[in-house]
Amino acid sequence: MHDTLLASVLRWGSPTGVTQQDSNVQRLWNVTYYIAIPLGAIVIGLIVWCAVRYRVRPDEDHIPRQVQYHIPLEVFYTIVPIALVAVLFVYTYQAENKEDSVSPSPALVVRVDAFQWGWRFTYPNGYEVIGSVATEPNINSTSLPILTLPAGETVQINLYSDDVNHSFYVPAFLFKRDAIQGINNSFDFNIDPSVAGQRFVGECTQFCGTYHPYMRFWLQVMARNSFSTWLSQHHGLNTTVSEG
Ligand SMILES: [Cu+2]
Repeated sequence: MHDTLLASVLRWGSPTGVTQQDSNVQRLWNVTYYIAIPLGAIVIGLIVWCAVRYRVRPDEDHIPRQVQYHIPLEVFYTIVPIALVAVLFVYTYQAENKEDSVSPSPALVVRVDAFQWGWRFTYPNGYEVIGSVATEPNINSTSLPILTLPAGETVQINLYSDDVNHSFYVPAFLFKRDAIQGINNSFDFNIDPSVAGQRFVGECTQFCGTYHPYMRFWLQVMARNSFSTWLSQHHGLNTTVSEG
């Protein structure tokens, strides 16, 4: 899921997400993109046209006609940008509402606590995964905590912080949410069954102190059935990983 710099430059539009929720963000991004392209072309085109059409010519000995105002033009360049911003505002508002809507009856609720410096994932049956770092962990080592989630059903995350502001970010899900002390931020994921078995990188994206850059985790997606077996096998257990 990690693009090289060249691949990111060459890719057209938003990266594809892997949850039902992120399709809203993806669509919003693409619509903004498609509006921006013709707009940029018009602006650059007008600049070039003015520079060429009204350049000073050697045989010219007079100043062009001077006007104090041009009402139709001024009305045009006031109304068009306002209309564009209004459309994008409404579209963004709708996309965010869809992205943020949470199910009243999720299939699974996982509590995620962010702390200096690590993560704690708590499942309804008491299973807890705690991962903390005090030095740079190897991204492939077992020192990173793993958030295991099922695909194909509604998973609700209740996000909290033990101390300062952190941010829960899974780039492949096109999703990020702040973890703030005293506030419960809830969100849903419906992960596409096609990515069952895949593992995604998660990280904290709010600068939260010395070991902030190492505050990473894995998000492991499991098929629905294997997930319930896996979860029952971990009933009441603890997995603690730490490095440094
Ligand atoms: Cu953090």
